Amino acid sequence: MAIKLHRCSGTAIRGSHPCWKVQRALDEAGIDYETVKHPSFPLGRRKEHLALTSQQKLPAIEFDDGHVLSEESDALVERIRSGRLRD
Ligand SMILES: N[C@@H](CCC(=O)N[C@@H](CS)C(=O)NCC(=O)O)C(=O)O
Repeated sequence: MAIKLHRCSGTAIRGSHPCWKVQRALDEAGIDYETVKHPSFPLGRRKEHLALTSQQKLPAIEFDDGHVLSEESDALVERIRSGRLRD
């Protein structure tokens, strides 16, 4: 399963940071992914992400068939941990 993690460029920020939480869950689950970083600020620079998901919030997960999950980060973490990422 080839996936892309769309996240903000604030990679040094961890803890409860939404993008970090999802990235850590993917790492812990041993899921391979490609990281696509989008500008943290200004949000107007997230044009590609806006075109993909119709929203500016990150993170999001894109599958190789073009399907995109752009749910709340806690919901994404739950999907990853319960093995329901593609459901
Ligand atoms: N409640 C959301 C918050 C997501 C969030 O704030 N993401 C940051 C990047 S880590 C962002 O896109 N901020 C820009 C904004 O709030 O519009 C979640 O947990 O997914």
